[in-house]
Amino acid sequence: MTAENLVSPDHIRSLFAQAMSHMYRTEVPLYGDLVELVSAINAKVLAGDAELAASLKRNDDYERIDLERHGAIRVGTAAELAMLRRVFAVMGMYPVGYYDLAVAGVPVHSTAFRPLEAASLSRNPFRVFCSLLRLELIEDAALREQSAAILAKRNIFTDAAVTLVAKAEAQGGLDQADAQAFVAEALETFRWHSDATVSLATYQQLHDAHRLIADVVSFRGPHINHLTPRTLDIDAAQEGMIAAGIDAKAVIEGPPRRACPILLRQTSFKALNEPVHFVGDAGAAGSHTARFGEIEQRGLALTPKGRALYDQLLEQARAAEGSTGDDYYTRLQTAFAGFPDDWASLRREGLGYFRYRLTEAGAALPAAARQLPAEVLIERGLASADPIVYEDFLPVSAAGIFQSNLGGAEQRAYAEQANQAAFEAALGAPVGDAFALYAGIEQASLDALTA
Ligand code: OOG
Ligand code: NI
Repeated sequence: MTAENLVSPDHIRSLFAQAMSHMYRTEVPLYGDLVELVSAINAKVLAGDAELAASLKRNDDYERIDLERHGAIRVGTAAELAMLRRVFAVMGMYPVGYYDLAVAGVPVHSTAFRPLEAASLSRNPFRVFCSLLRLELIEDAALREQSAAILAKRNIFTDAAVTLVAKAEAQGGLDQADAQAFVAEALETFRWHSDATVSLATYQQLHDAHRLIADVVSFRGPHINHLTPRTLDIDAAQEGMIAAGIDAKAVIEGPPRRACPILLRQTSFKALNEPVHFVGDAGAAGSHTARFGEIEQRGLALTPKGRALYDQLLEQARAAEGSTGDDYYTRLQTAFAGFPDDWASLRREGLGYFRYRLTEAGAALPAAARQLPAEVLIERGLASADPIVYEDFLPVSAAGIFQSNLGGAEQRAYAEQANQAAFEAALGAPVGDAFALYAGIEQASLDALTA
């Protein structure tokens, strides 16, 4: 096998994202409705906002909008997480960021598998938010051991998937036929199983400890629990869901509506109650609530300085009553009055990352005439700066999404500390630093201005 036969990991990721979307549409038809709602809204926004359309085109983000998705899964053991890392690597997806959800009462910690390079992101930015259950947070020792024993017995990967991962690692990639086989095999890991591996009594015990523990431990695999299309107007999407009679989450997570969107705003429809057959008693019938749909709007990736300001203002808005109450959006708007809302200020104050590019006039000049600071080039119409899209997640928002699908009642926090070292040991690799990735994309674009 020669290197020419190998297809790019970006291509495999695109195939996989497509296959996953197709599978989830079949499994959860309401997700298909969301995708249609979002694509109608996106077409309308782009038709009415030529400046946004032009900026997306300059950044190679235009084509990806309607393809764009993220998904989420939850696994139970270090071995599962480590193998997933290898599976995702075949698709050019690598772990970035560490998210501690225990502080928000969810007994998991997480990372996001996603492409790293600007070119790969514009090919297909598909990402998967992946959580690892923290068994040590189960208080009841007997239940903790029983959960570990149940998880130790399952194998969430098909043999063929494991073989193809090893083949990709040995060859440095897969050819088209293997890539297609790999996608079909990998998909099996994410499939929904309506037959549980435990009895109804065990399920209930796990559920009493935490609904999420039951979700991870009781099934044959880490079913994809939601897929999320990207919208260009989440307020319209939220209204659209409500108008269509979809049981939408009460509030949109993240920053308030702004002229210049930052980071990530998210909403979802509540998880569906689905029939499940449990082991024993002639397949005791019951149900489980896990799978939902989500919509997100992505904005400017913030620098550490911008992120610190975001965290501070969000905390300020939530301080008194959390993210509930009729006046929550008002509190949020008031708090975020302190966050500049025009691209030039965001850029000049170093709050966000931008992709710089020479304009036609700039490109016509010899390099010697372009040896000027980027801001001067912009002032003279020789360069443009477009916001770099945030590709990651937000822990407070993620906790809100988890909570709204856990019945919303559970608000206690686990006392246990965040433990990135333990997560990375389970993963078998360190997680990437998102800030460094954005800074690298920005710097490469700055270097090109004067080269
Ligand atoms: C993941 C929830 C987090 C997001 O978009 O922040 C998430 C889960 O429920 O497993 O997907
Ligand atoms: Ni999500």
